[in-house]
Amino acid sequence: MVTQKGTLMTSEREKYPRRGTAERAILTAKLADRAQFIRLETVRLAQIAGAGHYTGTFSAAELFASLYYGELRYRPDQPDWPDRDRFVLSKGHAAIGLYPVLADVGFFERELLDDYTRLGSAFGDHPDMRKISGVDFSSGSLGHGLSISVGMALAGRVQGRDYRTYCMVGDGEMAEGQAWEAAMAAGQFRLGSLVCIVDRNHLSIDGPTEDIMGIEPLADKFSSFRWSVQRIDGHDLDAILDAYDSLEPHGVGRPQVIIADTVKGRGVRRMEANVGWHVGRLAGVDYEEVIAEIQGGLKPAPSGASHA
Ligand SMILES: Cc1ncc(C[n+]2csc(CCOP(=O)(O)OP(=O)(O)O)c2C)c(N)n1
Repeated sequence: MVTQKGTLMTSEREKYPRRGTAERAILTAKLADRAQFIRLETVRLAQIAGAGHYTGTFSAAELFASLYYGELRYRPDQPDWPDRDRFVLSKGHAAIGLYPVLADVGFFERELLDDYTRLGSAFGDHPDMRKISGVDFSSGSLGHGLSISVGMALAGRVQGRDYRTYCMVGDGEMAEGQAWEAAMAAGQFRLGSLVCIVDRNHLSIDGPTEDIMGIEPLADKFSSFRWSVQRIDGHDLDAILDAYDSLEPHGVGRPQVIIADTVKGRGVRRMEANVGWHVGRLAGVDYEEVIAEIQGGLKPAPSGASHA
């Protein structure tokens, strides 16, 4: 194993340290620290822009951290490395949490984010693959990322490459675009190198997903489309790492989905499970309070916040 900026750069899957070991504790502590960094940076960048997608980014913080500081194979100094794992952020509105990670691991200078969303900046509310190193696909129009990922996985097969394609989708997003056509095609083509991660935070932009367009039973739906399914607590870093470890060897096999039950807004009490903060703006003392709250670390999730 070669490490570069703390990132696993393996050509073959290696198991994470086992639960309960000191090495595992060190890794999860690092990932928790990076998830906190993602939340803090999200609040900072939203302040520069004047508003931001807080809650759908906070629900994905542990997922982002575990992907970029543990799971994905990439080379920041060679963003187009053909054998890199692909990552498609289909729920593109969470880019505000992805940019700081890409900067932190070395794709670009962190100072570039100081002009987030300003005129001339490459960094908008949604990610642009033509402008931002490390972004594999432009997104923001929901419901398309999984189809794109199917194409990337197929391309890898045609080219004989062993990368995986990871696609993060929102649960509300699963009612949009070509999500289920992509799911069906992935099963048909036996795209074992495709990993879909559903940020199952139970809220869409304006209400609970099950009121707007119910997607349960989600695991059964994916299974019936011939996917291999895992369902985990998406804020539990041990559970996330175990899920990655449990991915079947890629090749010709079932595509794999990790349904991550999360809490929208996790980490900031006033935002947790609160649909009103999908896009929002913090001002003055509220901003200071939220920064302090995040710096204080994750508190237990309020009961009933996750509808899992
Ligand atoms: C095609 C399309 N329709 C609508 C929107 C507007 N929109 C932005 S975020 C969002 C909610 C998506 O819900 P979900 O996927 O659950 O995102 P999360 O809760 O994880 O932020 C919507 C409808 C969009 N970006 N693209």
